[in-house]
Amino acid sequence: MSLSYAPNPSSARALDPARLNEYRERGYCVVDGLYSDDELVAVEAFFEEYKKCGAAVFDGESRFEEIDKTKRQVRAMHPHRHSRKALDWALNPNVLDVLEALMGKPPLLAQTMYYFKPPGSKGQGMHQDNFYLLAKPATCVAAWTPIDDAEVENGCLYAAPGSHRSDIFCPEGKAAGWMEYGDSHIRPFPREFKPIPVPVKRGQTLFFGGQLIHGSGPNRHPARSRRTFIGHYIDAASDEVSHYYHPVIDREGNTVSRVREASGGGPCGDGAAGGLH
Ligand SMILES: O=C(O)CCC(=O)C(=O)O
Repeated sequence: MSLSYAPNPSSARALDPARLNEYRERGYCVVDGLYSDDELVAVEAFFEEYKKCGAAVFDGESRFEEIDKTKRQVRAMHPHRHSRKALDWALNPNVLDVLEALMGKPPLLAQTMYYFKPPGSKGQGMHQDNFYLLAKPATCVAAWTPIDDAEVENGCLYAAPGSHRSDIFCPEGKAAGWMEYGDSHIRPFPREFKPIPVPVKRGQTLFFGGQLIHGSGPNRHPARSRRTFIGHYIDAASDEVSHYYHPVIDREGNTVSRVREASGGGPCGDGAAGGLH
């Protein structure tokens, strides 16, 4: 079925053309000031409380209520399914307008996460998000909003510029799991790509496409966490998305029933992909 969407004038104004060019060239761009200072304070306070109260905080598929900072990189998974506030932050109209400018179609929310990433925690191996989300026909896009300035020392993201033009790299042998930190989830790693650090300050949001090869470094800072609120989105013309990200949600907060659950493992075959990442 072919779907058409009326142009959204606020999305056309939302993104400086220079940022859009960067996104097209490198596969990612950083945009300032989408969340207000008050919102960032509220996000930070909410997730400190969320963690303390034992709300669902996950590492891989396991649920943890304690942070073991030396072994685990604890994150909240899908907080928008537990909290209206987290849903509203993920549906921040400024963020959605930028996503619409990048995707060319209205965005639908598929996933939220909050990384606590305290000092001593490990990084996340190199991967492509759409290996997991299986959005089709277009790929997904992430909006990655740090609560602490994210720098090399406290474990910022690393991204391989230009890798967003690639197909999904299928791991040789058994698919590497999310828990295999520090190593690449993509094996063998395509040596033509060189991941570089992407520092992002509090008050900025990093956007990157679902084919971009990225991961993050360990947090080696003695005292500073690297907390981040993250949303993953697919475009409104998507036919399907993996089970773990289904159902998807539109700008108004409604479930969108026309997007199906993906069946099978996507480009890498059954059993290879489509998990939580
Ligand atoms: O924040 C991180 O350390 C990793 C996040 C990530 O890989 C993602 O959001 O796709």
